[in-house]
Amino acid sequence: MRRLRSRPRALLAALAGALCLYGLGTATPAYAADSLNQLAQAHGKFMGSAAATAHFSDSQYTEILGREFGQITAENEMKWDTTEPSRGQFNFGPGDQIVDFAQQNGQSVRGHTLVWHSQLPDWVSNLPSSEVRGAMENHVTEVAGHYAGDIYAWDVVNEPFNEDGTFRTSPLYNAMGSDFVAHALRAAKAADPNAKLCLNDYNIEGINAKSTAMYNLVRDLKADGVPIDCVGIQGHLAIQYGFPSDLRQNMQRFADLGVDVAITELDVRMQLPVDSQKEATQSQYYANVIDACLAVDRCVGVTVWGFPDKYSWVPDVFDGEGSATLWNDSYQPKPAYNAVVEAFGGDPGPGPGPGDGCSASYAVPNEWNSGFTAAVTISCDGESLSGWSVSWDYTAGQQVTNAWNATCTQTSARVTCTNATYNGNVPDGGSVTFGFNGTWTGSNPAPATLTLG
Ligand code: 9MR
Repeated sequence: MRRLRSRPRALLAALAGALCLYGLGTATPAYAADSLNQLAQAHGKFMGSAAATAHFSDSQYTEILGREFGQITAENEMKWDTTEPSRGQFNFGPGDQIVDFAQQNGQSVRGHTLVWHSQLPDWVSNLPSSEVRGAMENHVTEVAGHYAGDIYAWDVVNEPFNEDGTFRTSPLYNAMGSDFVAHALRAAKAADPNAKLCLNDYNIEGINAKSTAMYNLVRDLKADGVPIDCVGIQGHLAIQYGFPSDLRQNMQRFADLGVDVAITELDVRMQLPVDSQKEATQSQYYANVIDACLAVDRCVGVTVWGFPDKYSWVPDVFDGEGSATLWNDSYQPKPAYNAVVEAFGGDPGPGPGPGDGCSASYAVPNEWNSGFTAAVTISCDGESLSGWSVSWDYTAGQQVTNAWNATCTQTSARVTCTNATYNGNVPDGGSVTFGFNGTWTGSNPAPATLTLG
């Protein structure tokens, strides 16, 4: 296992986790001086993210998307239901916005996706079988043709397999059998000869029936002279299911077939609520993925499936799970962000962005029927503070009753604590703790985010 940070902040976060009953260490790491993509580039890789035009009006989102990543993937804007909602009627507006954003920010674009059983418009499903191949090839030709020159790699076919390695039934498979993959790849090659052409799937991180089916398909396509350049391993991981420890070995076997590999949709979800232990495991998973990519020459990069947590697809699909991305709901980089920086050999430290070098963590060392004692620790690393305030929102009606070593006020759910006259200075490498008693009923979840001002 990789050792994560040995710095005071990490130690305090771990300590807070050890002490708390329901609490968490919401250590909010500083931004590294280099962007994630710059760190990846030092190894000849890229770091990318899914991008969604729905959030382009959110300036914090676009600022991080433009700054941290060197590659973006349209989260939904290039899928069949958007690009050809009715037969022969093409809509490239949303996808064009993704390409424009990338070009303005010097990013490459992964095209996602030309052929997929999901987000497939009804008109395709309703076609007579004899017309499906023509419709599919026309779709590929038009969409890949429209974006020719703008796309570094296409997920030509997404998610063709079932978990047991058999082909998934879909209107495409039903009409053409497994040949639909080769037909789609050939049409894509004709439409955009310079784009890399990939197959992409989930649950193919480790060596298993599904990844072996993908391996065999790529091997056979190559043997048949079908254009195939790359395999996308999505990387939707969950800490409760364990890390696929043979990820590197699996990527290497694809590389040995003569194709590039990439992690294309990385996120690491957990069962809520978040606690510092889960965040440490999540950080390790993110670091493990970076390590695996660094160890395989033909792993070209790692793409996360969006940020911040509030825009992640995870809570909509997995009940009670979340916190899967590198940034929390308030755009604070999470410990997993630090883990990625360190996995690339970077040093988290003061750099651009809202995190600066200080962070706050929350712990509940004592709790009884209707009351609790909490401790908040502010620690600095690479920065210092002269005067501070920490704010958070309670989600279960808790009330702060009395505080020490800080002045706390509460207005409905919102609590703000400011320093006492004697502890406003937090030196670089130092920390300050204040405490308070509070009341609770029902449950006493720790706040998801502490904002340090
Ligand atoms: O993140 C995407 C979400 O907004 C869409 O509602 C969903 C529709 O199926 O697709 C999500 O992205 C998926 C990607 O296209 C393919 N791999 C799995 C991703 C998460 O579901």
